[in-house]
Amino acid sequence: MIPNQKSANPHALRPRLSFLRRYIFTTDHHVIGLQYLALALVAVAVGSTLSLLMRLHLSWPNLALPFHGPILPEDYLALVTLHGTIMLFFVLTTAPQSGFGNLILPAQIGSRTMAFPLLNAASFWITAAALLTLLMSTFAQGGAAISGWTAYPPLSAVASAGPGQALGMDLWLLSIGLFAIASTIASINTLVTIINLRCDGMTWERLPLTVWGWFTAALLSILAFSVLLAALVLLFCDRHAGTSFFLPAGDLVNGTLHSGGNGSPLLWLHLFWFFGHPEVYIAILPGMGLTSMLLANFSRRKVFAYRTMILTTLLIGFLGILVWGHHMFVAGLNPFAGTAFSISTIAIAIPSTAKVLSWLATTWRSRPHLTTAMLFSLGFVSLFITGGLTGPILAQPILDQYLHNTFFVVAHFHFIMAMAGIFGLFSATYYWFPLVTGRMMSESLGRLHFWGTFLGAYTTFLPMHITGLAAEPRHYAQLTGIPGTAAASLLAHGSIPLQSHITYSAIFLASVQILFFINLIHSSHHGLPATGNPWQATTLEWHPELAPFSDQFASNERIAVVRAPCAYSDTSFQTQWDTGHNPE
Ligand code: HEM
Ligand SMILES: [Cu+2]
Repeated sequence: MIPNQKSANPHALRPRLSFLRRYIFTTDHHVIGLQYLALALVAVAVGSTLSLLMRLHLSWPNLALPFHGPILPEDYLALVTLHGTIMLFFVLTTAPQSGFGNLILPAQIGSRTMAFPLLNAASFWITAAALLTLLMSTFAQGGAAISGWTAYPPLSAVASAGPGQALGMDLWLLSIGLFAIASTIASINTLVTIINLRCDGMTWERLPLTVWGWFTAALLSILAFSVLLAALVLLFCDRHAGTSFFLPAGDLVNGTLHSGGNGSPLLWLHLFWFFGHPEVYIAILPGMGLTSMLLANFSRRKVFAYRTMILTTLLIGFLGILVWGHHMFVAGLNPFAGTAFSISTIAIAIPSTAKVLSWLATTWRSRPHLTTAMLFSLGFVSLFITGGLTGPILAQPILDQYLHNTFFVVAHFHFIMAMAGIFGLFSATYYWFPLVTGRMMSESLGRLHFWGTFLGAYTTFLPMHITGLAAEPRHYAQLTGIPGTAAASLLAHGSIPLQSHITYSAIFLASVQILFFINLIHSSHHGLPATGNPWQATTLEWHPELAPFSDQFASNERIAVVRAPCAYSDTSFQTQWDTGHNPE
């Protein structure tokens, strides 16, 4: 055994630590990964409950909540805001990138640490403070923020604009500011780890596609979150320091005339969406990488066109920076800019289609092993295709004029981002659970959970395309009782039965998740014991020296990689490292 500077095992030298240092204020990236996942689990439970309240209100607007009373329009907007903010930031950014990133990424590149352990712990605690701030904002005097996760000015820039625009909005800004700082630090950590701590033989071409997903997401993250942070500071200044970055001269908000300088709300849209569009790729890129790896694993195949998949990951990331204007077609963009953003958006269909073709080709006629993890990966592909089909439609400025503020968009992004992202997370959980706990999750319960979730996702979000086409507006608290006989109101009114169906489906979808929680808790104590590498995977996180919490193997054995991942054949597999003997 040759001690290796790069992969020296910190566990080997670790003195006995107190409970607090080991599990709470720890710098161990595995524990930090689990802390992030626990935080995301709390967040997803809260975020889903809020979405159910929205659905209940949309179907039964007079329903009164215990301890609260009826849901007022400002309550509904607060629900939309909190739901979107929690889900995007604290679930879909936190869990794949920071949660599974910490838990699995170092091992997948053959490293025993993250590059900056202390910074790593700091980013977790800042993220936790951000979530706490957001949740506390619910109780803020004057109400929680109601400007949506996009916080458009001028209303968000004027503290006296109405309900939720005072302390609630300030706390929202503080929360997201903290989150942006934590994410920027975490991304620097991820990038330096991948660039500097790869073990011997781990060339860029041999990196698992999950690592390429984390890498590209981290690149985007640094760019996007630093711009968001700057924008948040400017908005804060408009609210409290008398500046006018986003406020036009002569703007009249809630009886107050803005007499300061001449700013532009459009500037916020540019800054926000320069962050916001890459943000949805940050949420989904790790899931895309994982999908490629799992489809290969359970089909016993190589990833089809591996190098091209590395390229498409980078290309999706790069194009993702150029398309933010597709969120602004109805905001008064120059028509030439609209055309440019439309073309760059449709261009993303090329690498995205290449990814889908690779996923299909990898599994084609392979008689895949349909484990729960595999089912969720296949589900990811299905949702990605369904959501992807409406992308090029919305990318037409002329069609977006009508669709932009309707539920059609809500349907689009819940398929391509929300549900696909969640399916990626379920896949990751079922797949890596044995690595962390030494036990398997129940497959029968898992399959039931998959089919329920798959069915629930489609029956909830597919009809939203139709209610959207029938003019159901988003960010509207109430549809019933629309006055008038104008064609639009008749159309929207006609979609009300479909809306009850959506609400029942959402309740079903949420209820099925109880199976997941039962499985998670039950299997961590009573699941079948897992063998060292139960899925016969080839990547390094299954190496006995690198698996999370593998202190018992605390040696300094040098780890080197000798081949690309996914060296599967019908009957056997070869890990990325050489053990000197053939497995099985
Ligand atoms: C139980 C499943 C879910 C249901 C039933 C649901 C339902 C809804 C509803 C009714 C809205 C408000 C639409 C409006 O009035 O404008 C909404 C908005 C939103 N949802 Fe979900 N959702 C679910 C899961 C998710 C997940 C997992 C994400 C993760 C990213 C997510 C992200 C968002 C975002 C970003 C918004 C927009 C918020 C805004 O406009 O500020 N949702 N959702
Ligand atoms: Cu976008």
